[in-house]
Amino acid sequence: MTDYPFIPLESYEEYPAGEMRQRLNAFYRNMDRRRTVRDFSARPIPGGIIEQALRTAGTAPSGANLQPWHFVVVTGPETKHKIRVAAEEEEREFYEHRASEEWLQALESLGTNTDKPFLETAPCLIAVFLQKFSHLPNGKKVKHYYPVESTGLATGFLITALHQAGLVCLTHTPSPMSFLNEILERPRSERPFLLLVTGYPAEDATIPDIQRKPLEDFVSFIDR
Ligand code: IYR
Repeated sequence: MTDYPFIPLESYEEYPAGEMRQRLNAFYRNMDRRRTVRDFSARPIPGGIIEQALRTAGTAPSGANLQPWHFVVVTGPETKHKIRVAAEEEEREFYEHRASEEWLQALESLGTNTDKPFLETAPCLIAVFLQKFSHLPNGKKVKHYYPVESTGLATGFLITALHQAGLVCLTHTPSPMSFLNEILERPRSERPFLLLVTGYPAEDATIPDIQRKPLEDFVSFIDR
């Protein structure tokens, strides 16, 4: 195990209650505007943006600080095409055989189907992989703890960062996704977690008019 020195928490910033509310309200309003988008423009993303959003993802907390994630940024047409072909094949299986009636009904209002043109239209696909274990430089295998939770947190940070930059994304989960290991040449020890389709929305992009649960429906308070 690595022994870290402990250093003072110099990065912490406290805000007076009024400023706390103001900052948080502004942040909430900004996050509340975020919507998952399926219609993408082909406009390229300015340089350095994806890298900085990924740096933000890399600040997420993780089990034993093992940072059990890997991100593959795909911008090339050839690889995007391969991903689209493989994903649509899986989706056909899903929509025509694997999905239960109940599942298909749950998806109906989203208007999703087997066609995934955005996998080629969008300028950038970020494949998120979860590492079940890693290897030290001396070859010793290191087990990762809570890789699912950790990678989920990093992905949440990434989605937030992309939104902050004024980009939109779609969390796409063709299932199973093992074709991503082959196409993107990632080892078997990594499990594809999801595919984040990223870019600018198409000019005529539409979104389903869905609602978010009010606070009372998803939070309980215990004050004793
Ligand atoms: N992976 C399929 C189906 C799908 C599943 C869920 I859960 C969604 O929220 C949306 C779609 C697809 O991408 O079409």
